[in-house]
Amino acid sequence: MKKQKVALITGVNGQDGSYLADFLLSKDYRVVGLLRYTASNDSGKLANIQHNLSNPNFSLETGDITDASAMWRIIDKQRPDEIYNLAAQSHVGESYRSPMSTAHIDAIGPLNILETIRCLDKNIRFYQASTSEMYGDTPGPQNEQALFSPISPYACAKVFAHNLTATYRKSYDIFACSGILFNHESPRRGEHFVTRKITKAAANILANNQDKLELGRIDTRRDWGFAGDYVEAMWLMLQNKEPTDYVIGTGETHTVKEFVEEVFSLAGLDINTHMVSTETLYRPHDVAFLLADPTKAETDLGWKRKVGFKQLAKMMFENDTVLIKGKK
Ligand code: NAP
Ligand code: G4F
Repeated sequence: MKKQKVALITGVNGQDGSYLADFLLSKDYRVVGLLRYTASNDSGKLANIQHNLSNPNFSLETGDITDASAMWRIIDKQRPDEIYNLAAQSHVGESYRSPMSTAHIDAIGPLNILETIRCLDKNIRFYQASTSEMYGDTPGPQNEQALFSPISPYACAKVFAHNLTATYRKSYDIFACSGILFNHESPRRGEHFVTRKITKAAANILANNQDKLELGRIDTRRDWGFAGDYVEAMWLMLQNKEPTDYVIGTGETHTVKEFVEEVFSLAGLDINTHMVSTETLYRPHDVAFLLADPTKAETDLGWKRKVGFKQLAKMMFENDTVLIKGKK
């Protein structure tokens, strides 16, 4: 009988971690999720993984990726075949306000995991959640050869982790890959990211809970895909013959304003009446243009996004409409 594979997912209760857990459980993995300990009530924190808590193939470990000893203890105990490092302080705007904790979590966290793999078991395969934010001011379309030109503390920490992952691959022969993922969203997206802020506001305006949506810059462009599609690409990278890095995105770019227009047209709302762009929400520096060239992933991995821009906006808006109606 084939041995059941074990995967450790850090950041399991986040957007991507929860979709990846669903995906790996559907592939008969035993999934161990890493959860940060907090003294406050867990109910909101567990929302994205609630449906898996009674699954015998799903379990949780408590730990923080900045704690090297905790990472060693958990990896030694669980001996996973694959580790997906999705844990991060992932909000770019917040990284300007909390640069040190962002650096600690997003750069030193992966180092703790890679060092544990190097010392304990070099057969463990490792996935690092790299990001299109690392391209910063580099003009698009961006592929694996495009220059990293980070312009936020978040991106600087992610470039460190990206380079470190390649270093451990080349120096120690560890199967370590980075996925350079462009923005991906879903109904499970955190409420402080712009797409979810927009879909939630549209639903709230319709329900008379809110009058205006306040945004920062609305002329920046992002390549937005669906998180459910992107977690499959993470898994495919770790099933490959050779470890390497891949760009994952849709190959389509839209402004923030276009996302608002799409959602407001679904809601029947007027953008001039219900949206305002205010400089107080601008970042010190913002990535202006992201557009993925995912040719390498499409060719090598056979991966392609399934959900498009309009379908994504509709899925998120409809989900928030149901949630907000349920709260009334
Ligand atoms: P997310 O929803 O913000 O999830 C991040 C997760 O990391 C949360 O579960 C969080 O737990 C956990 N975490 C934070 N600090 C931790 C620590 N010190 N120790 C252990 N866990 C910690 O992010 P996401 O959208 O799913 O993204 C997943 C990963 O992909 C992140 O690394 C992100 O930077 C990267 N990425 C995301 C995108 C995107 O568009 N979504 C694109 C490219 C790359 P708490 O609940 O305790 O905070
Ligand atoms: O939704 P955002 O916060 O996403 P951002 O900064 O692109 O970062 C996301 O994608 C990265 C991949 O490229 C990930 F690595 C990262 O972890 C995260 O998931 O902002 C998108 C755009 C920005 O230009 C921002 O300035 O929307 C603009 N924006 C305008 N008003 C806003 C707002 N962003 C947020 N979060 N909130 C606003 O009110």
